[in-house]
Amino acid sequence: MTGLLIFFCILLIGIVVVQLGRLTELAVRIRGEGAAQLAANDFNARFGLFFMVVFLVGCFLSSIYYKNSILGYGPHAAASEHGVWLDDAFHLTLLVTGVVFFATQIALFWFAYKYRGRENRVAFFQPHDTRLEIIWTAIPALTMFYLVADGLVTWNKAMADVPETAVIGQDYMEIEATAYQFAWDIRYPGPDGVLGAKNFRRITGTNPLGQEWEDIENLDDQHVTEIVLPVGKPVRVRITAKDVLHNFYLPHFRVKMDAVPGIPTYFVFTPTTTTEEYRERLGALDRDGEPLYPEWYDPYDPAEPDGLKRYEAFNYELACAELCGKGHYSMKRTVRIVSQEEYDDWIAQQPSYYLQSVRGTDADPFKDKLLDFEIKDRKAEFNDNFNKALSSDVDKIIRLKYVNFQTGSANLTSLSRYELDNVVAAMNKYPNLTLEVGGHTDSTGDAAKNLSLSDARANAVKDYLTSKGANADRLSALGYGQDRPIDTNDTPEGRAQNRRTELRILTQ
Ligand SMILES: [Cu+2]
Repeated sequence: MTGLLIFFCILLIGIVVVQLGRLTELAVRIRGEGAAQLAANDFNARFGLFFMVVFLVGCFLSSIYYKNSILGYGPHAAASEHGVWLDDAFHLTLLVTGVVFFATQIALFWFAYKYRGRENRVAFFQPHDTRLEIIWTAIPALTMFYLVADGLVTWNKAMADVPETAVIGQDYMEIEATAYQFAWDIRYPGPDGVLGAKNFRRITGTNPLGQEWEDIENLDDQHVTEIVLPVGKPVRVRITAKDVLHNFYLPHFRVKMDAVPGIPTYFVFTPTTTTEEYRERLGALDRDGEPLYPEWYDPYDPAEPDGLKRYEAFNYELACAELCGKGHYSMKRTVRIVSQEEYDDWIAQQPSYYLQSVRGTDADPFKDKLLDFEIKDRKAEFNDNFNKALSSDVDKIIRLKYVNFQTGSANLTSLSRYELDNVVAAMNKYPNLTLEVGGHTDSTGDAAKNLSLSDARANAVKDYLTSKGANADRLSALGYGQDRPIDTNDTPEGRAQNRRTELRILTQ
């Protein structure tokens, strides 16, 4: 409806202009050409002045009206260190070009008015004036030179990489953003602070970034769904794309960088304002206790007028600033800037992608090995159980939770050796220790067979321990078959509990 009204208004103005033109033609015929021309000159010159005033006042008022919605003004001061520099460069350019804009518009219309054609007025002919030429060439040239030079200095400062002497994880942190149609994969480096190596040939459904799992720096890397960063710490974002051109855009931080398939880019910035502080800024009150920016007090969800206000629900966002396809809009991600403590809590809860999705699968190059931290954890667990058994008066049994056999055979799995090495270490520590290795099975199948299998398994453990230097005289091996279950044999979990190897401390 509004559109239609505007259309008719424009149409009406068009008709008026055409009619005015016809009227002038008519006047020319009645009054004679010369007089009509002079009257038209007067009218055009005055109308020009009127237009200038309306136009300039309109420019001024609209910029005041929209000020608080524009990045860099009102509550939208930059939330990053370099953002302030860029905003300052913009403000300076706007000030200079704004003054020039107003001055030239006023001069243009004033000259058109003052020197309009009048009776007996003759044009003044000025062939050349070197002084004037120099002035109106030098002033714009110097101004432009200053703006460009200052802009370049600011640009180089804002776009600089981290200094060569900066230590990763200490002076700055590094994260990675990979764009694809239509989302971002965000990778954090994990406790080691270093992002692991990638190779696009390794990209599969379960390895979306093509991480090389042989590189141990990949093992603690985390894939996260939102970007959370500590305030005041420089962050270097590695930016890449998997399919088409995207753009990593954090408007509130004045961070913007193309994500190009095949050409890694980066951006270094330091967030200076937490999400909470930005919300307070949007919800600020004036001296009378009235909201400074009332539009931010509207309900965030119009369906819930009593719910959160807009400023309370505000979040920084990551957007794709490249029209990359139909689902482009859905590339929005939340960005949270928090205190260092809050960040530490959050990052500690983010699981390693490798441990969660790759460990133990066919893609895992360390399938037949324990990782250093697992060895440490399991050793601590074994020592704990061992010490409990040592000090116990009744239950001197240690269950070897990580000793396993291939199905139906007495062949130890390759991962069993870590636990057995812990046993050897304990025997070396306590020279008077003698142990019985007990084999147990579940109740599946023939009892006699189970008995001989458990016996073979107990002996396999004993053999391994002696091969690692344990004294055979301090070890005995005994199969108990299915006679001593510790759990039900009716469920798979229960049967798994019953298939076990135990140590019994005989003397210590
Ligand atoms: Cu995109």
